[in-house]
Amino acid sequence: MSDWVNRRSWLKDLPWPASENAVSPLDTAEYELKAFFAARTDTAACQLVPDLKEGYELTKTQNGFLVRGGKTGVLYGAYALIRALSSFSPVPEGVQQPYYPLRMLDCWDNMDGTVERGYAGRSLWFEGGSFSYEPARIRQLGRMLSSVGINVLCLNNVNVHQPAQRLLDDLLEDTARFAALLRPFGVRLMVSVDFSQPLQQGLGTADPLDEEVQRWWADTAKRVWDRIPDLAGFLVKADSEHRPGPNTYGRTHAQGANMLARAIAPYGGFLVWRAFVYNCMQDWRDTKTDRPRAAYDLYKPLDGAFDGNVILQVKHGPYDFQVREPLSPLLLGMNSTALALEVQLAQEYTGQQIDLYAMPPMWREVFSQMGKERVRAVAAVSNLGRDGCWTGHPFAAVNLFAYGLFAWNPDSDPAAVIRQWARLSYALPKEQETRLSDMLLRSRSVYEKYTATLGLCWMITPNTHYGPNPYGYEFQAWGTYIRADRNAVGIDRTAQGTGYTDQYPSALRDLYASLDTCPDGLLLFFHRLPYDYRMRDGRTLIQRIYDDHFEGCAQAEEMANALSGLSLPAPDREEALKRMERQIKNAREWRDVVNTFFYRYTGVPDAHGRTIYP
Ligand code: GCW
Repeated sequence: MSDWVNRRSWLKDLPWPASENAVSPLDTAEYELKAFFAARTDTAACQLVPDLKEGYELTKTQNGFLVRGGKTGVLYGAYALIRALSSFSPVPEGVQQPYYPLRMLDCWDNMDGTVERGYAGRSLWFEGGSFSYEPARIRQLGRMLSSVGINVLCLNNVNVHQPAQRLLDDLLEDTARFAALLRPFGVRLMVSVDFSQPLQQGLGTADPLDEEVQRWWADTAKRVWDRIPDLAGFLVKADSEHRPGPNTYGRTHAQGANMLARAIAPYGGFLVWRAFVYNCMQDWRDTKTDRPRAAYDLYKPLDGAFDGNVILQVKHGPYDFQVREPLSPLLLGMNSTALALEVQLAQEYTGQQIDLYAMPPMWREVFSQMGKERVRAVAAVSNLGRDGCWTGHPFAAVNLFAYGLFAWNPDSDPAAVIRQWARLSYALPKEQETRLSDMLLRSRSVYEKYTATLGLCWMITPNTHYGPNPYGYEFQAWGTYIRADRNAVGIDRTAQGTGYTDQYPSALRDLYASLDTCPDGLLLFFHRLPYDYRMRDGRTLIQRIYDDHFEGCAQAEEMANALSGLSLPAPDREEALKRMERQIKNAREWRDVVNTFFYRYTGVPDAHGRTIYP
């Protein structure tokens, strides 16, 4: 058996594998409860209450608990009960309903077995151009997702490489079989489709207003939903980073999305259309074009033009999953369009599952700023792969766990979620559990200090996106500039500059546009400032840049110390220590490269005499 079978996860002490005979979430719930309570003196029973849908209610009975819940709610209730009892947390009272009806995991898996931006090994289900998996592991995956309330899994990369169309064609039976494996866990499949597919099938066009194209998609949808009636929908990346889209035919994104949406509407499918669209062929000499403006400029005029089953999926920030970005103004500005928030569990720009980076504090910020009522769905780019521990770094699992809990309840408390994960995953002595939880809770701010202080993102190595390279994206076509020179650094995005701040509702616009109120963490994202600019605490800007890099690196070293004292089980301990060594190396490299970069421009030495290389 592969080593993943016995790896501890937050589902430890639960039976494995989940029943092969379960066909519905209720079966799974009964199976899980029976196995969990077998080792206890109390008991639990399930009761289906269809009206509760995804919701559940846990009540105390004379000798245990009653889990009442809707079709999938009953399973979420069972998992919530098990989670509470195993972590010695209070059992939730009253009816619990998920905040967002669609809680999606987007997998960027390619059919050749690679995973785009994957840091946990190869695909869990594709290899050599078709499906290839251990059914037991896929059931375990379904269980893991369901245990934190994730209810949609998008099977393939949004960059749809051939032969992915086969998933809906000659491999449709295999896709249906895969969907059936996840069904008892209340997890529905979604598939990424290529907008130009009809063209590639020989139709001569993919124009959304062409009747033959429309018929082609309608036929495809019928064939697919006949076989997989609960398919959640299609996900589309169009006119983005060289992907085909409606612009080729002079059509708008509303026309493109609605055409697909109409093909799948008869079956209740959602058409999830990504809003990650910008000019990736920008001339770096052009200071007027500002990439963060792109999505709002494109989609705001289309607000209200999308069909009811279209969901516009928007990355949390206007750039691309950087360590810190302001909330995308689209999430605040589209009043008549259903939106999905997209986050990235895969740590593409945030340490690649080598450096520690626990995301709950980040999501707390994102969710609390969002006009939640406009956003109907959440999606996270998966951090999973075939690795023994599923997530490369064993601690990266905290991000999947926490994503599920935040998608269910966006008001969740980051510290509590992290601690619960730590407790469920490792039976550490109390003091060590606290040390681990604290380390994870601080990890984002540590990483931010040595890689992207004051909103200075994108100083990362191009393509691989790990390690420092302040000039890496500076003269490139991707629109990702910091524009450092010997006098100043940052970009003026106020009305006097690129005007990006005008895309926000007035309160936020004013907050960001004023140097008095702009948060330090976004200072150089919104403003261009001289190096001798006085920060609110009296330090100069250049000194603050140096300080953060020294501090971030020193704090990473402290984390290494704290980690080495934890009595984690094997092989997680060895794995975590090995990765920490690489993190320290990375942090030092960032500190020295970025400090040297700015020192060479300014000639200003560190006020505390620490080493900066000439
Ligand atoms: O962050 C960028 C990644 C691409 C990715 C793209 C996207 C799937 O570097 O690998 O492509 O975003 O989100 O579409």
